[in-house]
Amino acid sequence: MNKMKWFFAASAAALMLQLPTGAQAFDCPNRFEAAQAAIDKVIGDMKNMEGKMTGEQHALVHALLDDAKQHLAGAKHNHEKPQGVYDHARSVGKAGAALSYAEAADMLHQKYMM
Ligand SMILES: [Cu+2]
Repeated sequence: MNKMKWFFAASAAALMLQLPTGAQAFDCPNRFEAAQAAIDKVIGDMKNMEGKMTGEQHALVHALLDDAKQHLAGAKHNHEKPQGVYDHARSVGKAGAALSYAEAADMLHQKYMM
């Protein structure tokens, strides 16, 4: 009986400790960093390739980068002004979309460079 009481007390304490830090389950800033690094990589690569792509190809790579930046901005907004943990989850989702768009921009750029 005492063991049970101790178990419930410990569980309640653990739960209370977790409540205010619920957002820590989401590593939003790490994901922003990864997405930003992927965006910066493509921007850097593009600078060294001026004149090797047509204007249209250049615009299309930038269109994907713009999508990446838009998703990243949305991710940061959800993380910085959360209504609850749901918004941190949305932030993680949007940061992942930003990273994927940046990777797509990188692939398209590499393809145009072949
Ligand atoms: Cu967050």
